[in-house]
Amino acid sequence: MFKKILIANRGEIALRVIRTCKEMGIKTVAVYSTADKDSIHLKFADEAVCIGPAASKDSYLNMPNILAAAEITNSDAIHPGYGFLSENAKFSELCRDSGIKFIGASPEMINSMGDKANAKATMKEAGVPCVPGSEGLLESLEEGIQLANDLVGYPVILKATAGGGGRGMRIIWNDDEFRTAWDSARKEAAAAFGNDGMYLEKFVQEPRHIEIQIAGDQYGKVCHLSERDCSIQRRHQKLIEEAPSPFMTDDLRKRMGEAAIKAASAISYEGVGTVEFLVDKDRNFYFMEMNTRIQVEHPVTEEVINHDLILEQIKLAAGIPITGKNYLPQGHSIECRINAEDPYNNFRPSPGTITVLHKPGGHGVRVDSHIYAGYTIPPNYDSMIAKLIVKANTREEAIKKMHRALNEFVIEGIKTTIPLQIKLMEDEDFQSGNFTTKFMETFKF
Ligand code: MV4
Repeated sequence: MFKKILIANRGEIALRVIRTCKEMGIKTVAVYSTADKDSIHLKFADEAVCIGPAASKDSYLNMPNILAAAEITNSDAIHPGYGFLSENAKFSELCRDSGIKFIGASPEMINSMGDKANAKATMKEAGVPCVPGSEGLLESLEEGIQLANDLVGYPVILKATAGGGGRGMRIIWNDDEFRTAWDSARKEAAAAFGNDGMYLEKFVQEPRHIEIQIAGDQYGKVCHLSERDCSIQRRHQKLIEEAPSPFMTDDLRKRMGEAAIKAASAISYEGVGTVEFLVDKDRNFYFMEMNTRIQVEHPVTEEVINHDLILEQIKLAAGIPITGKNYLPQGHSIECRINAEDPYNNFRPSPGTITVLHKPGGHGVRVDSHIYAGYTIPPNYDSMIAKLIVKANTREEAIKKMHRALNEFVIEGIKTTIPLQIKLMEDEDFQSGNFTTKFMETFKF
């Protein structure tokens, strides 16, 4: 097992990883930017190293500085958390070259899943259901228009192969819209990713976003750990996640689980990962993308399968094998991402000092957060300041518990998404479980 792990991240996930390392008897090294000098992850770690100024590119994305920090502290592994360098093939490669274990995917796996058209081709080849569309990249606008008319049928969706998170993506209903979308989508993708490659798919209207958590060991064994429903999102930012999905059936779980295992096995996946699917109203499901990292919403899976996923991730990276059996959810878990944003002012970021703080508690309530009374949220990073997670026997009880816990959560000095999430728990359509990724577009709060 590793003796010392450097956590190349900040905020709640840095703390989350440190907690598991402590339980495993592994020493921890925190890294921080000057903007994070008062962050709690520094105090909970055994050592802390400053890796640069506030801007992410100079600190949490600064590969030489992070590797130097790992070397001077004699760390034998790096946990990248999510975001930042967690899906950076170059960083994974530099870790390998330096003899430091990257607790994440290999550069080859990151590259093969990071290019979305390529990932889709690999999955299609492996027999994973994919949305009908272009074979790989579109060569030209004319080819796209012809495909949309002759094979796929409008509406279609144009996606950036280097994309994700909706950037460089366009929904198109006719030839005219296609002609306008083509250049603007390519320009957007070129600016955002330095890659203007585009592929085309049939647009699945009002889908649900359901993802399967998977785990693979170094000996070729892969299992799934059931699903999460992430359909409640706004502008591709998830607000609420839950497990199991209210839309799931035993049969669908079996088929999606098998497809996810097929997807992971096709690339000999090692470590924990997530296979994202779109699910239409008739419960047809299609591969969307694969994430080669631990995700923000991993706690809802932890709650329903009763395992620490960070612990499993570290064990897999250290070469410990899995049994290969799949996990079925028990009970129901919901997570609210609490962001320092004003939902009543277009979700404008609201950094600043937390003057008063009371975190909720009680049976089945978990708060994963780095905030404390007196903490100043820097304006430089993601606005998520806490994850409130509940676990109960049924979805109905979990919603009531979440409603109670949200009302107990006091954060003064800044604006948060809590008032919106309280309204969501009170909403009949949310309670019915019958919602799609379009839900937040029309939700009045
Ligand atoms: C789609 C789709 C409908 N049909 N693909 C959004 C982010 C990117 N990863 C893929 N996305 C979508 N791809 C086809 N063929 C609808 C979306 C989509 C979406 C997906 C999941 C969660 C929220 C979403 C919001 C808008 C669009």
